[in-house]
Amino acid sequence: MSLKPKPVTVFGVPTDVGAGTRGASMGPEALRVAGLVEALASRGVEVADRGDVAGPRNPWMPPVEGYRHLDEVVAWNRAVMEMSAAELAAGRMPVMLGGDHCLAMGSITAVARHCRAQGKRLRVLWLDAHADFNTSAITPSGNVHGMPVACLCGLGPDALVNLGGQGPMISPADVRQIGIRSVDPEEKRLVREHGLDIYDMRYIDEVGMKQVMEEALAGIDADTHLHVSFDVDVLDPSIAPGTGTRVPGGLDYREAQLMMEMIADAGGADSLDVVEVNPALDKRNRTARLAVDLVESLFGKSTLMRD
Ligand code: EXY
Ligand code: MN
Ligand code: MN
Ligand code: MN
Repeated sequence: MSLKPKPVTVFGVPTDVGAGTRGASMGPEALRVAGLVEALASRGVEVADRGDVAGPRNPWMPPVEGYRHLDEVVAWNRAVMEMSAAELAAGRMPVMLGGDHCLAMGSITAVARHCRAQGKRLRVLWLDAHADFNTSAITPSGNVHGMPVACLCGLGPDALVNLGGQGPMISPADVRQIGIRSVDPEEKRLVREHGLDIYDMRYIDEVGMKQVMEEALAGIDADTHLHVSFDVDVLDPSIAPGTGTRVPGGLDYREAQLMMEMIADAGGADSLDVVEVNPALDKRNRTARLAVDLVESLFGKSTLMRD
């Protein structure tokens, strides 16, 4: 399949209201400083940086009824949804720079609505150390960045489940999760109950990234919208220390490159989130620079070796 020449819109979402550690709010600027926009432009992609969307400050309060900062999470996700929807309607590929991973509710809600309107199928690749499938009843933290997949599948508060009209926005069958290695006990039960397709680190160790990606990308065709939600904590903390919820035993550099290269080979993504870059925990912007390197591969940097 050839690479999609779609023009790209980059926008930042400078908040950490969904996280339990402060600092992901600085992620958009760190990714820009690492050269994300220039890297895409140098690949021949038509790219516009629309700047940052606005939203409420982080009140840094304890959870209320199982949710921390729910009103603020809703407000930020509404802004993300509106920006993503406008860019999709204009025929552009939205690239959302987080911010914490709760923001994928806004981007994927917009994508799911777009797919419905266009009669397209949806495939979501969720690249993460975590399943992000908690609910208010079982969350160990109340942090909403541990809940976006569940909310998108209809398990969550009305304000998030129905953010873009009547939810659920997606079905677990639309999702493939890659790199998972930290799932809370009750979350594990819920993930099994809903039949989520998880390629965990154990499976990646056993069969290798090539087979994992062949399976995760199987069935994608010209009528499928591919959304990639890239949580940088999918990477091993030894190469990506700048993130708030580090879990040992993640993807190494070559595994991550191959994952991105195979997405490019399959036609590339139609929308993308890059989330959980936390410059306050990083060393010399290393994690943002690695994220940019991997995004370039997702846009086909390495495929020219195969021409
Ligand atoms: N499962 C844990 C929780 O719900 O608190 C940790 C979630 C971390 C979510 C990160 C960003 O992907
Ligand atoms: Mn996540
Ligand atoms: Mn994560
Ligand atoms: Mn490995």
